[in-house]
Amino acid sequence: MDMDKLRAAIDSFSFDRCKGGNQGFSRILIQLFGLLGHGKSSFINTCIYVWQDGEYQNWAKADEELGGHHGGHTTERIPHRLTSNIVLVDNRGLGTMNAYETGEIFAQLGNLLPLGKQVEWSRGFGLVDRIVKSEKIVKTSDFIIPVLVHSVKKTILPEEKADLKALLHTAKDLTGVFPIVILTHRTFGNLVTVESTFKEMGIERIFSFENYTREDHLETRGRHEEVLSFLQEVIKDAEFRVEHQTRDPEKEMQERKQFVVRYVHEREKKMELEHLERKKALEQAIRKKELQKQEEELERERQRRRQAQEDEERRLRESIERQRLVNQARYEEELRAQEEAITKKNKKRSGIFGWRKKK
Ligand SMILES: Nc1nc2c(ncn2[C@@H]2O[C@H](COP(=O)(O)OP(=O)(O)OP(=O)(O)O)[C@@H](O)[C@H]2O)c(=O)[nH]1
Ligand SMILES: [Mg+2]
Repeated sequence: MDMDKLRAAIDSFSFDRCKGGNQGFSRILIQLFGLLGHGKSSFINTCIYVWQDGEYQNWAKADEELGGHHGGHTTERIPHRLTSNIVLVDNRGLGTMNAYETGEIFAQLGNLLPLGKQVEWSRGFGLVDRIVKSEKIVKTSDFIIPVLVHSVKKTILPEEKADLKALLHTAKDLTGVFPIVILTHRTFGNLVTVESTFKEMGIERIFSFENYTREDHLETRGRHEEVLSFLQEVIKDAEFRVEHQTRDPEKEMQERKQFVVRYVHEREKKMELEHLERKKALEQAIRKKELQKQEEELERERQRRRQAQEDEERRLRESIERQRLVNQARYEEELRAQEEAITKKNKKRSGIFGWRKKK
């Protein structure tokens, strides 16, 4: 299809034209999500730039610091209306894949939180409270198409792959639509490797882009066509689902709500369990240390007693030895005295007998 025809098809899209009617849907919400600084806002700028075909502007407030600061530029959930029936939603980027941030992302993806509001990463059941408060504001007539934006500049590490896969699959369970993946920075990384990693995760629809940015927005036919093809794919997907499936937007919204509330509940249960396990481990460590201290104290006492016993034995041995020496000296003295007495006696006797002989 040439570009003008593509534009016309996108512009005239309406759920009212679906065979069997709109089933309660009025617009497509293209929900962008993904990690911080991967090009979500820039992709929205790219789509608007292509769609309006005028001056480039930073509509979605992409990070314009050279190379991006990666500090989380977008913190609000901002809708950007492309046509009367297609809206792009810029969501707050995930800093990590922890359960607080992913819980919030699911609430955003499920369209359970109002658009145009600051996104918080709330702990406890704060998220559930905000969902309940938003019930009257959020629109059930929005058909959600989840779109993960990922930069090929960042190689997906094996330990990140499982988290990313879980995120994509949960997004699918929540919205009923397998997320489309947009790969940005196409010429700045290993596109083939990142693409095949996403395919291994079960993703079928992958588009790759070099986003239009403030530094690089020289229009190219290729980029324009790719953006329009992406929009056409989104429309085809939404149309197919509304034409081939029996839908009930109110019920779907309730199911999404239950899904996220359950997710938060499970998360809190897990956190509580982890907290208890940490506490138990800490108590065990303290107890172990106390036991070790007691054992060391006992060992010191044992050593002290052993030493005292040894000292006592040594003292006894020395005293016995001293006594033995004294006894021996006394005995030798007595022996000497006896010998001397005998010698004296003998001398005396020999003196008497000598006199008798002379005579
Ligand atoms: N060369 C090039 N630069 C890009 C591309 N996409 C985004 N950038 C740049 O990358 C930086 C981050 O882009 P953003 O669009 O702000 O990313 P984000 O996902 O909205 O970021 P957060 O809102 O912080 O989550 C900016 O400096 C963009 O100019 C791309 O495809 N090619
Ligand atoms: Mg952003």
